[in-house]
Amino acid sequence: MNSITKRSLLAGFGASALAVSGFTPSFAAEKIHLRFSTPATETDLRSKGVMEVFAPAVAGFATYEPSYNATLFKQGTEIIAQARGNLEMALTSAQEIAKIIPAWSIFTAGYLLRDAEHQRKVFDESDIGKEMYGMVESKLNVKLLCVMYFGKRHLNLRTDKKVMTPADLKGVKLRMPGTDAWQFLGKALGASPTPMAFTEVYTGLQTGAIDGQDNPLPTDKDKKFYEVTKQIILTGHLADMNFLSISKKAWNQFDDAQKVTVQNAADAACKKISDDVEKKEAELVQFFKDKGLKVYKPDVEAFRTRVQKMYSESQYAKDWPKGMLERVNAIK
Ligand code: KDO
Repeated sequence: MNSITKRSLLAGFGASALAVSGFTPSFAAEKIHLRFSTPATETDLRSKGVMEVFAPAVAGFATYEPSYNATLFKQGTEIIAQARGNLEMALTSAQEIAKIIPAWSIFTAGYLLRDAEHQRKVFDESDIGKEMYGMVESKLNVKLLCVMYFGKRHLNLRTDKKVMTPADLKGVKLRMPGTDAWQFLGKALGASPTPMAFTEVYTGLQTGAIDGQDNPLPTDKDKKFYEVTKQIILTGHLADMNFLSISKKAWNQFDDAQKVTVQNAADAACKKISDDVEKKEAELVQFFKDKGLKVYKPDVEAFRTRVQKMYSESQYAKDWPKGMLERVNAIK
């Protein structure tokens, strides 16, 4: 029941009669229910940030029910569920959006966004955010509330052969998430990409079904990938990000004041998550070394040159909004 209906019902009941009787109609306590689905664990910094910052800030009028480890929706299917009004909230990626809106593939390109600050400036402080978010809202009925940095992606292999350039990845079975945009990134890095769901990666590494995977350092720690791998190669090929997203069906149930509260709560959560991730990243190289892994920088320029060339010559680039690449690069 929306608030207008509630208000008119209350008016019809007679406010003074309610005050005298002390009777509180049950619908007065009815809150908007927000289910949140992610493949990430409960201890992931993104899951924690949303739970600890977003949920309490909206608790006056909304209930928050998170599901982790892709138990509610399979990885990558959340956005369609939101578009259909079957799920309220999720962590959405550019790669998932690009499957439906090809213009979004620009933000799946390796070595484009430099870091958390560049992401924030692109999405929060330029018109690019409005334009890109607007496409998602009008085509999918999903609102992207804010962008969160979740770390630079690096290579993490179970083999111990030294990798300095893309040529050294020839024949390496690199697990990448199961969308075309991710697979292309694996190819651009010089590897043989293999699709696999996030929740299966640990076992894949343990059994040797894959030779390696790529994720940010906080994710490698959270998922304990260091237990089943021997090295981390600091390629930093993607400053990765997620968007905290909400279905328009849920969003439209909020009144204007609640919408402001929801937006502010999301912004605060995204900021905390991005800050926590940056802090964690700085500490983690030593953590993995202490666990016995080799952690080193390869020839990053060799990776950057190959990856950028492959993207600029790809089919994807044909769908990028005109002038967008230059606009993104111009943001310092
Ligand atoms: C992954 O599957 O490697 C990935 O890191 C891809 C991201 O876009 C995102 O879906 C993430 O998984 C999940 O949130 C789990 O961390």
